[in-house]
Amino acid sequence: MKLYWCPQSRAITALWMMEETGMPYERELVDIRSGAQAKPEYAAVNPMMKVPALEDGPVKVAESGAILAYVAERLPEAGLAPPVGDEKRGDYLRWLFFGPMIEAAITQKVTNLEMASSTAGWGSYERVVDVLEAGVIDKPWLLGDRFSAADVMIGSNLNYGMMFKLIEPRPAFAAYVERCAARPAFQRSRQLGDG
Ligand SMILES: N[C@@H](CCC(=O)N[C@@H](CS)C(=O)NCC(=O)O)C(=O)O
Repeated sequence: MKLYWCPQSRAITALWMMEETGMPYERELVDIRSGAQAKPEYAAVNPMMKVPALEDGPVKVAESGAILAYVAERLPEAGLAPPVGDEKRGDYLRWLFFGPMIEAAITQKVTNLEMASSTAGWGSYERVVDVLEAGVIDKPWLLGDRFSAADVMIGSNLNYGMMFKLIEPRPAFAAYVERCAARPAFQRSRQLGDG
């Protein structure tokens, strides 16, 4: 598999995921600061012209949540997803696709956007943050004792959100991000991705 990425970008989430698998993969730099994402070769991989994206033979996958879902299923031996039929599968998928809810909630907060919670797909910033807190409090990982790709998604978003002071550092968030940051794969991804 080949991961298209760029340092200091949202590609860090997919990079952490690849490192969690423990399997070999290729990295190809798309320098978004010099406009490489707009080249036709790359637009053919991700029509949104953004990193990250993944290529696996003829398969092209873009959007962080989709990349994590694909990799977890492509490499089941890595144990990063409860299998179909597992009682944790529903929670796993819900959290795996919760990243854009966090992003929408943060955008609402920083722009002071007034919107009825019944109309906003994410409800409200407060609701998103409360639901996140309930998800990570009193247990090591979102699914309990078992780390999964969903933690890569939520851990990455909370880490970024608190680092840039976009999400308040509630004690449960700080403790959860600390657990994420203690993982060797997280640390390897930061060494690669912060450079
Ligand atoms: N929804 C996308 C967001 C990806 C994204 O926003 N990438 C930014 C870097 S953080 C990018 O490639 N920006 C370059 C551009 O838009 O020209 C995902 O989660 O994968």
